[in-house]
Amino acid sequence: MLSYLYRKLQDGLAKTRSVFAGLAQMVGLKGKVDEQFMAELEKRLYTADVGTTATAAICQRVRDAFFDKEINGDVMTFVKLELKKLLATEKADINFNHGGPTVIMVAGVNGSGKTTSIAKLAARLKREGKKVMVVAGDTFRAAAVEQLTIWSERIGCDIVKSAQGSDAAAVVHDACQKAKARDFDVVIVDTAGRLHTQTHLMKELEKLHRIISKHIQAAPHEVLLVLDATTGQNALLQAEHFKKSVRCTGIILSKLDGTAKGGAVFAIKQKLNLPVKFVGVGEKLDDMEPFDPDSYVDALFE
Ligand SMILES: Nc1nc2c(ncn2[C@@H]2O[C@H](COP(=O)(O)OP(=O)(O)O)[C@@H](O)[C@H]2O)c(=O)[nH]1
Ligand SMILES: [Mg+2]
Repeated sequence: MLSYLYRKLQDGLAKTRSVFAGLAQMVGLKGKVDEQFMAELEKRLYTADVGTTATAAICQRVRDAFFDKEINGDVMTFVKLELKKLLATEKADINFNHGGPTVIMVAGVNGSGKTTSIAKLAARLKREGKKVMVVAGDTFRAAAVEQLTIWSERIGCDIVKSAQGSDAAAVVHDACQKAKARDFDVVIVDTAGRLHTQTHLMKELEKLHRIISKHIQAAPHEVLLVLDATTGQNALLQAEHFKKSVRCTGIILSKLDGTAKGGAVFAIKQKLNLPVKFVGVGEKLDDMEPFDPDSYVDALFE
């Protein structure tokens, strides 16, 4: 029985799956695992953005185990298992603070999907019975505060905000005070995302981080970086920049529904060594899933 959530993930990964489907067809063709098969396997993994290191590692293991042998279902099972192994240490759970508010800071470049992901996360946590506050820390763009306000009304959660152009540090300061005074369970902070090349932005993030940590014990408990899966390798470069300034604890990989690059989770794991905690598969509130390696890899193939 396929669950509703699994089906949604499957739908979201349709484009990436079409790349992997070619592999399954190759298995159907019979014949032996030869150079041609290996080249095709490599091409498919690469096209799905699994990344050079992971692709090379998987191909070598397939070669060792199956070269010159009959192509059959075992090859596919083997590839799937290898892919799952690459992600085996991933943990999607949020690191909750049980002695007070849990603060989740969300960073990423403009357009990556920060505000939408925050809304999805807030809705999910509220459904779980938590008292949730979102914080409009992106005070640079006029639309950003408004966008988060609309989401908060739709979700029915609190929002702390200020006028566009105001000091984000002051907004975050107020949010932390209010969270403590009114026993909020979770505080999710939106941040500005102008280009990562601007040291200004990184300074701003560092500052917000510092303010949060002053107010609440061991906070922020999560710093989630939102990466747009459709930007492929570029997303990895962005992540490396962010990692230099803020202590990131995980990735939200957004927009997987719009890309065949769903293999990017493997590259992220290999290059950044940060867990992918959530995957975004659409623009609606329930279009975000905690990342689970097993169902993710299964959804790539079925
Ligand atoms: N298809 C798709 N669109 C998304 C997803 N996440 C965000 N978006 C869209 O990407 C655009 C930018 O999102 P936004 O949250 O405003 O990005 P921000 O600038 O980082 O805050 C919006 O049009 C969102 O609806 C996703 O998982 N799938
Ligand atoms: Mg935004």
